[in-house]
Amino acid sequence: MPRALITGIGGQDGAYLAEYLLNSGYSVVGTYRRSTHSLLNLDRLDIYNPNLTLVESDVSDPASCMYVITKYEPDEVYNLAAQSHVGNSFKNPMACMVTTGMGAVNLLEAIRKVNSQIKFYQASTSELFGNATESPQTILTPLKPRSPYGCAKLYAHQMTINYREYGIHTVCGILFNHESPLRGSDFVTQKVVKGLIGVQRGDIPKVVLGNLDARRDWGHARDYVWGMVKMLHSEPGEYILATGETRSVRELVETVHSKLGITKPVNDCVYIDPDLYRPAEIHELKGQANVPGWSPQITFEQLIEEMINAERRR
Ligand code: NAP
Ligand code: F7E
Repeated sequence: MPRALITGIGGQDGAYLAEYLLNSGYSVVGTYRRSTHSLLNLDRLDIYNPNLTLVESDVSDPASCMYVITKYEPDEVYNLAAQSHVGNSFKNPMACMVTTGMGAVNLLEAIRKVNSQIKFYQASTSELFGNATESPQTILTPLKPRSPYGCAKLYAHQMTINYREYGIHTVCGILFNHESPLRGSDFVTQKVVKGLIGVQRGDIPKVVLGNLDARRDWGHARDYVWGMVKMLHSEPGEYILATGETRSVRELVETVHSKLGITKPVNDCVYIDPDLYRPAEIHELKGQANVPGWSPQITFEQLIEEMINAERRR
């Protein structure tokens, strides 16, 4: 039975990836942090089974990475652990670097020393592209991140490529935004869904948002996790997962507003707080996927409906 290690298993992607790998006959070791112990997403998917082991570990600690790689000696490592909120990274740039940037190197060093046959997947991001001059962004588009998060991810991305020099099979998955009912509540899709449901119920007067003009390429996380596995089983390299469709935050708000059937005009449901604008924004991201045999199966409309239904049930 192949064994996979997932760092950050309690996050959105960690939970879906664990579910996918367990259903594919893997044994899965997942790491979580004692300080947060946030495993709610695993409860939501109800994936506990004898082939799942949870272990406390922090990717920012080299000794901790060495411990999990030595003890479990997995066949594949999926490094999903990160401080993944772009806006937050402007306020805590070094904390972001230590986890999101250096965490990957702590794992790669452990792999190099313990067993260089272990395959390594790095969660790279469309944030690497910054405000690209070409659209859609492809694997050849220059990398010009414009946030502390993007810069930390660039460090991890380049180091992952460099560790191929040691003969390690490494893959960087440049993933565009992907969402789901498991998405953290401070990312814009979940914030809009929760917020407009709150407005409809009369719990809050308005949803407080930042820049409505930014455009993103939003897919479903469940589609993106099987893409990660496909990539790691392909040649070492850099790969993109994206839908190739782009929408503004304003269009997102209008879609959720319309699906909820709110009668109050959309402009009366939203309050713009300039403090939520980022010091540097990426205006538009739109990707061109390049993973053979992969294409998104879930549409944007289906994604939003699933998020609304899950939030209403909660
Ligand atoms: P997420 O929900 O924020 O999950 C990140 C996970 O990392 C959480 O479980 C978090 O645990 C854990 N973590 C944070 N700091 C850690 C540390 N020092 N040591 C160990 N674990 C730590 O993110 P996601 O949406 O699932 O994304 C997964 C990965 O893909 C991330 O690396 C993200 O940057 C990247 N990515 C995401 C997207 C997207 O649209 N979702 C797109 C491109 C790339 P705590 O609960 O303890 O904080
Ligand atoms: O913002 C705008 C905001 O925080 C999307 C992460 O998973 O995807 C994600 O990063 C857009 C931005 O995602 C609010 O300014 C407006 O333009 O949902 P987000 P993100 O920054 O694109 C990439 C690919 C990752 O790798 C990251 O880990 O929405 N926006 N008003 C807002 N954003 C937030 N969070 N909150 C607002 O109130």
